[in-house]
Amino acid sequence: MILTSHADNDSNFLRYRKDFPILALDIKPGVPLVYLDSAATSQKPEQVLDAMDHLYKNSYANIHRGIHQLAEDATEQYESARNKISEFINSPSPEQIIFTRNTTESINLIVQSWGRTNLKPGDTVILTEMEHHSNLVPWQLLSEFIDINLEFITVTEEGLLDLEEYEQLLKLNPKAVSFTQMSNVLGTVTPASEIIQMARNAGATTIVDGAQSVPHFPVDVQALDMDFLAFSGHKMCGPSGIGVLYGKRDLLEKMPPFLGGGDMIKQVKLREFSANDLPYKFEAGTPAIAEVVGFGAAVDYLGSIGMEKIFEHEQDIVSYAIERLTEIPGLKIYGPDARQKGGVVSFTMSGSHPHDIAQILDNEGIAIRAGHHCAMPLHQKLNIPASARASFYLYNTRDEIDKLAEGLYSVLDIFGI
Ligand code: C6P
Repeated sequence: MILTSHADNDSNFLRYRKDFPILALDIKPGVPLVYLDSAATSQKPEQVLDAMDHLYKNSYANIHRGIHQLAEDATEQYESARNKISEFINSPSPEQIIFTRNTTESINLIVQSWGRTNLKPGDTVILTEMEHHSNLVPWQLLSEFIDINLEFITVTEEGLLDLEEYEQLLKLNPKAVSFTQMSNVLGTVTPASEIIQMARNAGATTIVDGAQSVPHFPVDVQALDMDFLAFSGHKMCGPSGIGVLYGKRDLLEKMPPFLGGGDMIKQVKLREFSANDLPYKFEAGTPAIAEVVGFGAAVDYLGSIGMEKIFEHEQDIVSYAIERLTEIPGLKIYGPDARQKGGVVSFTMSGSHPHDIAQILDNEGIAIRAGHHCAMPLHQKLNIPASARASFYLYNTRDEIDKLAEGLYSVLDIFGI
């Protein structure tokens, strides 16, 4: 998929900045915060903070358990958030939205529940070289119990997936193809529709890591026809500690529970239990009630702006960032050009370590991330121990990119490059 970039001007989006109280902060006296670390976690608008605050102040109780008014109010808000999130990704029904802690837990749920029951020794699972550890380690853990064969689609020099190689790998009759819809390091937006269709033709189950895609552009689970999708609330203006697993109903219905305890049962005897219906079968114990409500407010907020508009804005910011950073001597950007990229720019600078870059920028109030970004195999492939990463969201401006560029020039000065 080639993504078209529409120039957007900052002023349209500037008005949203006021919704995020933290963005008005001076991080040190006289040094305003420039937050360029949204791929790690996004900031939260007043609307989300208010929704959680309102629940705690007016209708907080445990859900599904009580018959008193507060419990009914809290349950109603919790389930209403599920409906909103269901609509946000165009799920056929809210019962297919399972609340987890985050993307990581959603993928572990799939691997432990679907994987353990559907895979046998010798079965192949296809992953890619650009996966986050969350979509690598769960499969590696499973392979310690069931001797599955993991294959990886190569990342090309341009930072794209090698689809010709993928076509060859599909001849191994894989049982599953699990891949990220957007790389948290390269920013690459992978051709999800094509990957899923090819997997489907080969009879494989598809799992999409939507941690970096669902927050930034429209993701329609029915149009894409994936079997599973995992994403996190905290990267999309929602609170931390809440994530989603979407799955096709027939698959979810056949899967055994992942965790056992309260709420996930219909009946319990001393030596056996029967599992609850979807989605509760996978929601053991008291959930993150206020976080779910906050997540519902977050998708309301994003929906009110429009995911297409958010993506257009980020494309403008990322194009501008690439333009400004390319000017800087010795700076190397990883990943494809802006048309095939979301709002992430990872880079190295010759003569300075990414941690030093992040430290120097921090002195100027600019927050970026440095390290392997939980994608060590990808960094090994790129032959670098670490990278510096600036990542953007709806609240970032071209002016902030100018500050980043200025900060990077001061890195050159400090290191005498
Ligand atoms: N990436 C980053 O700084 P959790 O932590 O479960 O909410 O999300 C895990 C995850 C899974 N897949 C991708 C593609 C991701 O980017 C992330 C989280 C953060 O890049 C934290 S390491």
